[in-house]
Order: sequence, then structure tokens, then C-alpha cells
Amino acid sequence: MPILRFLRGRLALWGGTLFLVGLGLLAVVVGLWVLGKVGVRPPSFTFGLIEATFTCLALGAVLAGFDLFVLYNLMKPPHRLLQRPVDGLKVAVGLTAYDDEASIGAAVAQFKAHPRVSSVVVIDNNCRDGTARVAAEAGAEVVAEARQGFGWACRAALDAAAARGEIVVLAEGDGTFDARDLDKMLAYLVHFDVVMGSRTTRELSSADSQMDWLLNPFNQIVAKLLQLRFWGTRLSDVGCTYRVLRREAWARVRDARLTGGNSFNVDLAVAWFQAGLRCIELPLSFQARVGVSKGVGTNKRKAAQVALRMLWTIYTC
Ligand SMILES: Nc1nc2c(ncn2[C@@H]2O[C@H](COP(=O)(O)OP(=O)(O)OP(=O)(O)O)[C@@H](O)[C@H]2O)c(=O)[nH]1
Ligand SMILES: [Mg+2]
Repeated sequence: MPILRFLRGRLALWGGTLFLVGLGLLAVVVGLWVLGKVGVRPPSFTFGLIEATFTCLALGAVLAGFDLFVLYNLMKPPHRLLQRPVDGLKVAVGLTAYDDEASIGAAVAQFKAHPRVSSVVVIDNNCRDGTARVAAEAGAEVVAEARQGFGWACRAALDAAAARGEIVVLAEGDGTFDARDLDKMLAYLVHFDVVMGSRTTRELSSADSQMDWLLNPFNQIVAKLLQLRFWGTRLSDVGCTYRVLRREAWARVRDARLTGGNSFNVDLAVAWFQAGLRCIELPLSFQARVGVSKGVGTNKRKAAQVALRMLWTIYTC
């Protein structure tokens, strides 16, 4: 039924959100109760607050539970474990770059040195420094993308890699990602269309990386909301650019609603969940960037803006 199909995922997301609001209200109720215990008179709205708290918790749990335990199981596609070998397929890497002269040479060299990689393309997104020269010297092909923005750079990288190999790798050329992680990603690609990375596994991140005390949990929270919306793939990060996919997977989503800015990673994830592609997320190693950040970096105001745009996409898709 179309109405149930429409509700699938949305009930889980909105119910889960209501439940979270209920938990927040519960914290306020407990706080007021503690104040009452130490002799501070609770304000008169306390009873209304208690009702609102339990309404949010109960309604949220019922809506999300109905969606996840009933609708999801009624509608999920039959699960088949894929076994599609990746040996012998050409692996092409697309790296984004924007004034990344300081990092791009080492990034290209590391990917070129990986035994499975057949070509590396660097997307020059109107760089004003020596990025293109350093990338070419390190052995990359350089492709210009005039439309400014992280999303545009990623799209150009995916197009360029898809034109050169059956297996497409997308990563940033800023030294944060490790070419050696390709081994574990390719191992999982045997069973999937798309292997996404996660930067939120603390055991694999350097202490000075971008994933600090705020960005790490925040990425995990937004990822869990996205997971509620498209139940099926366990998610823990929404901002990881490093992905390995089959060329056909990119062809399936390249004309979807993808923006050109910093929230592109969520656009892309939404597009392949909507296309029904088989995806898995893996913990990856993550280092501090080399050179100056042009994206979110550790800038909390920029991070909040990007997070709001990502949340908008998740709640309206
Ligand atoms: N922000 C931004 N990044 C771009 C643009 N064009 C290409 N890029 C590249 O996209 C990647 C993301 O930007 P970064 O500066 O690494 O931002 P970030 O990953 O949020 O944060 P840090 O890695 O800590 O700097 C980098 O490889 C950039 O060089 C653009 O117009 N804006
Ligand atoms: Mg980066």
C-alpha cells in the first residue's frame, strides 16, 4: 500500500525524534524533582511537563517500534548474500583538492603505491596554489572542476574514477585517509555495491584528528537518525568522504538530488539508500589533516551549519 510505503522509515525517524524529546523532558522533570528534594519549590507547570514527557516517550516508542518491528519486516526486500569477486577489476581513485599543495603529493603517492590501484585522478577545484603541479609530479592525472564546492569536487571525482575503473574510490587529498584501508574496503565490496567509511572509531583515530569531543558524537547522532530513516545499514558517521563502490552504483545515483556543498556526503548516502543499493559502513583509520582546512575542520559554527543542512535532508527526503 502506498501510504504504508510512505510511512516506512518516516515513522521510525519521527517516532525516534519524539522519544529523544521525551528523554530531554524527563531530564528536566528529574532535575525539578531533585530541586524539590533540596527545598526549592517546583514551578506549577510540573504536572503538565510530566504528562508531556510520558506522551512523547510512549508515542515515540509506539511509532518507531511499529515501523521497525512491523512495517520494516513486512516490506524489506529478500536478503541475498552477494559473492561478486573484485579480483582483476580496475580500481580508480578520485581525490578532492582545494588549495591542498601541502598534502596532495603524499596522498597521490600513497594511493599510487597501493598494488590494487590502477589510476589516481585529482580534482582541481580552482586551486590557487601549486596543487595541480604537485599532483601531476606525484603521478596523478589532474582534472579541473570549475563549480566551486566540496560536493562538486566529489561528483567530478566519482565521474573521473568511474570513467577509468570498474571500482571507484572517493577520498580527500588532505592526508586524513589511508590508502592501506583499501584492503579491508575491497574485501567487503565482494558482498556489497557500496562500502562507506566511518571516522568515529576512536581506537583508529589519531588524537589530533578532526573527530574531537564534539564532532565525533555529533556525527554519530546524525548518523543514527539517518539509520532510523533507512533502517538496514548500521551507521556511525555522516561526514566520511572515503568510499569504495562499483561503477554501476555511481551510475544509479549520479542524477539524483545531489547538492554541491559541504553536506554532499549525506545527499549521496540518501541517494543510494533510496536506490536500494547494498551498503555497509566500516571503521577506518583517520588522521589530522595536512595543510589548512577549507571545510568544517574543527570549526564548530561551520559544523553546526553543515549539520543543520544534513538534518534538513534527512527529515525531508
Ligand atoms: N570545503 C571545501 N573543500 C573542497 C572544495 N573543493 C574541494 N575541496 C576538497 O574537499 C575536501 C574537504 O575539505 P577539508 O578542508 O578537508 O574539510 P574537512 O574534511 O571538513 O575538514 P579537515 O579535513 O579537518 O580540514 C578537501 O580535500 C578539499 O581540498 C571547496 O570548494 N570547499
Ligand atoms: Mg578533510
